[in-house]
Amino acid sequence: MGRLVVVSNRVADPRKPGAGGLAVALADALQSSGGLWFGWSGKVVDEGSGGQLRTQRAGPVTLATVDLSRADHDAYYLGYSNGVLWPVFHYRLDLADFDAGDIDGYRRVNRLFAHKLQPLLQPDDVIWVHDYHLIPLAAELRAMGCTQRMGFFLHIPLPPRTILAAIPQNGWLMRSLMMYDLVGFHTQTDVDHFAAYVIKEAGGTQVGDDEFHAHGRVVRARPFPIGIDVDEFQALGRGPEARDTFRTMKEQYAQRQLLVGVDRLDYSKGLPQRIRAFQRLLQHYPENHKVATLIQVAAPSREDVEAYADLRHQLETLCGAVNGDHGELDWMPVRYIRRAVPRKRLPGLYASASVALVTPLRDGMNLVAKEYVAAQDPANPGVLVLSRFAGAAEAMTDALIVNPYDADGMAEVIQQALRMPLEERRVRHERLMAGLRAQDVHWWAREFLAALSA
Ligand code: ADQ
Repeated sequence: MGRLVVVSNRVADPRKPGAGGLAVALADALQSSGGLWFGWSGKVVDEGSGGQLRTQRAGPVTLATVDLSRADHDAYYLGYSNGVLWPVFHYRLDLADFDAGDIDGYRRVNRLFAHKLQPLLQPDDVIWVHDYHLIPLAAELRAMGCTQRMGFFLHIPLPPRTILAAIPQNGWLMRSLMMYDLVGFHTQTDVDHFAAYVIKEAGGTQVGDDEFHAHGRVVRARPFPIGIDVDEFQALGRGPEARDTFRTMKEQYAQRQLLVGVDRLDYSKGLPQRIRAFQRLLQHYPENHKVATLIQVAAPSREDVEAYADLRHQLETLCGAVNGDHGELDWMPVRYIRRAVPRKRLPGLYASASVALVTPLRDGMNLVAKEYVAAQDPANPGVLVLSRFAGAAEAMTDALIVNPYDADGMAEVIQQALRMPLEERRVRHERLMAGLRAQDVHWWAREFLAALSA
């Protein structure tokens, strides 16, 4: 394989701890090929000074970033990426704001990225582009004459064609996607949606197992379910911070059975539905009174997008109502914490909980589900309650699978999780761990890059 060039909205130094899953996954390939990682610097600058390229060495890897002007950032990032693509790709047409000005900014920034990246490219580079912010990047590079192999991975779901069709620029977006040589999704469901779009909307044909012909090009589309770095996460679990968190939780909640939810504060994660299901649990199964405690941690994100402020208020009201209706002087049913837990403490929090509630309304994959399983003690593991609408549910069939829209059904399953006998918990955990190990994040990167180079 030639040099690896990674392009994503944000760039991380793969040598730094806590650089994130993508950095961990790509570190080997970037370092061994003396690779390049290109993206937005995270800085928003005054009009006129945007677009400046900065490069920096991180060992054998080059990090190249550009700043964005306020107008570009607002239209590309807040407007089109997070105000149109994120909601629609999560099946939420009701939350999409199709402001015509934003598409111009989205195109402008993708073109800017292509113009800044092209002079840094070498003929035998292999280019791997990540996520919905950068769908048209290959088309822009191809228009400039770049013939390198280009792959794209979508980290969020791809909805059915009838939902995609609501985006005024859906034809252009999907044609842009077909300018890659390989398009990767988390699940077979996403690939099926892609295939149906190509065949029924774009007039294309399927020409092989995973090959499609449309707009005069052949593109391959396959599922590559992302995993976690199991060894790294378990090593974190043995560290002092995680052990300290585990001990503290066990002491504080010695009389209780803990349930945990860990999410970004995002409407795709099904947080209000989860709190309502927990409320039903307390109503239908009163034996959980003064026993079950749900710790819900939600890290604020994209607070300048309007739908997120509404969600925050809704969640605060709901948690207040559950605690007001069911709480006792010495028992608070829901502890809602609006911040991120330091990564080194996460495995300790997961390990202290008998049940994890991972119940998104839609999720590309959901890595919290995998982290929870990896953090469990195999001799006495907790139970994962997982939404059928998380990509993770396609492979994690030994979790208890729920429909997050069905509060009563979910309450029943949570009760089953709280009462599950040790032997069943062990068997389910062992099978889930085998899946986690077989398809970890290193496997994911190797599989995608092998397919792209083939
Ligand atoms: P996200 O929507 O961010 O990712 P997820 O896969 O759950 O969702 O990853 C979140 C990561 O952030 C996990 O490592 C988790 O531990 C951490 N995290 C979340 N909330 C936290 C909190 N409150 N405190 C501390 N840490 C927290 C997108 C897609 C997913 C897809 C990933 C990877 O939406 O579907 O799985 O990309 O492709």
